[in-house]
Formats: sequence, structure tokens, C-alpha cells
Amino acid sequence: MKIHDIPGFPNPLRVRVVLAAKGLLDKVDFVPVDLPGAEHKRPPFLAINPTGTVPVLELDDGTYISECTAITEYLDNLDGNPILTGKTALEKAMVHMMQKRAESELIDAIGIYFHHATPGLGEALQPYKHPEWEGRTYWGEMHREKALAGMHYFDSVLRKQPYIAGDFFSMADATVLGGLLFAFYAQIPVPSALTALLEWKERVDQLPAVIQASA
Ligand code: GTS
Repeated sequence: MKIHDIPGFPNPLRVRVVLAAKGLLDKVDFVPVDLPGAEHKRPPFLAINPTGTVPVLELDDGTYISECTAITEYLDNLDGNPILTGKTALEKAMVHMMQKRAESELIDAIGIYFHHATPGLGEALQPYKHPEWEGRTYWGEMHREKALAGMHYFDSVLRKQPYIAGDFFSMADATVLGGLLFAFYAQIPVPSALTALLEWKERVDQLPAVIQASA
């Protein structure tokens, strides 16, 4: 298997955590994609993922799977023992619900803020984001506020349970982790009052899968 991604970036981290948790890190080859150079917006990459984003999983038979959730489902179920996407009907529903919230209320909102209200990854990519770039956009700024509201929401969730979707580390935790990495790059600090979210971050940063994925 191959993973097309770029190390140290937020959405790629989500899948690297999954690979580490499943003991698959050394079973894949990583193919670097030049995001600052806008390689992912040109035809050869768009042929493998029309949405022009990383990560993408390439299987040995030539199948390409994009979207972190789809990649996670595949990897988590390969050995018939899903540990990140839920085992029971209720667990699966909770993981998917919280995972979707982690995307829409946090990591995707930060991505919009980063690419549309800041210079983002630089000049090569900017034409694909905001051709009339002159500065911050109201739309981009709104998503900074949305991401902050998302942080407050996940803090409230973590005041009641140890992990984002319940009592085990799941795909939803990996998404929030990627979101907070993105928040760091986008310079949106987690407010100090969000002690449950900050404590969760310290705790999951110590998990072997997260340490291995971030190495
Ligand atoms: N929903 C997608 C997924 O789950 O895979 C999101 C993927 C995504 O946005 N990836 C980012 C990307 O390719 C990488 S990162 O910024 O999170 O590190 N961005 C490129 C771009 O041009 O927006």
C-alpha cells in the first residue's frame, strides 16, 4: 500500500495515527505530495483524487481511496477487528456522528480560515483558493469563529467522557487531534479556559499511536 500525503500536516496526521494504531506504519510506502507547490491541484494528482486533497491511499491493485474517513474504515476493518470506528451499532453511530462534527466544526473550519483569511500555504496555492487575494475575507474570518465555537463544543463533550465519541480512542479523536494541529499552524490557540480539551490533548499526545504517527 502507498499513502500519498505530506508529513506533519493535519489531515495526513489523522491517517498516520490510524496506521500506527493498527500496526501498519511499516506496511505502507509514503509518497510525498508538494502541497505548497500546488502539486495536488494539477492533473496527475487530480486523476487519483478529483477533490485535490491529501491523504490518498493507493492499494496494490491500483485502487485509490481518498477521504480520511474512508481510508480509516478500510484500514480499521482489514484485520476484522475494528478498534477505531466502533464495534457495536451504537459505537459506530457515535463515532461517525462525532467524527462528522470534528470535521465540520473544527478541522474543516480551520482549513477555510487558513486558506481564505491568511496567506495559507503561499503564492503557488493561493490562485486555487482566492484568486482576487487582497487580504482577509469575511468568509474566512467567520470560520475562525466557527472553529473556536467547535473547540468550546468539544471541551463540553470531554467534560462528560474521556474521548470524543465515548470511552475509547476513535477516529473522531484522530480528527480533533488533526484539527488542533491545524489550529496551531493557523495560530488559533485553544483558549486556556477549555481545560477538558487541553487535558485530553495532553493525554492523547502520550498514546503510542500518536507518538509514532507524529515522529
Ligand atoms: N475531507 C478530506 C479528507 O478527509 O481527507 C480533507 C482533506 C484535506 O483537506 N487535506 C488537506 C489538503 O489536501 C491537507 S491538510 O491541510 O489538512 O494538511 N489541503 C490542500 C488544499 O489545497 O486545501
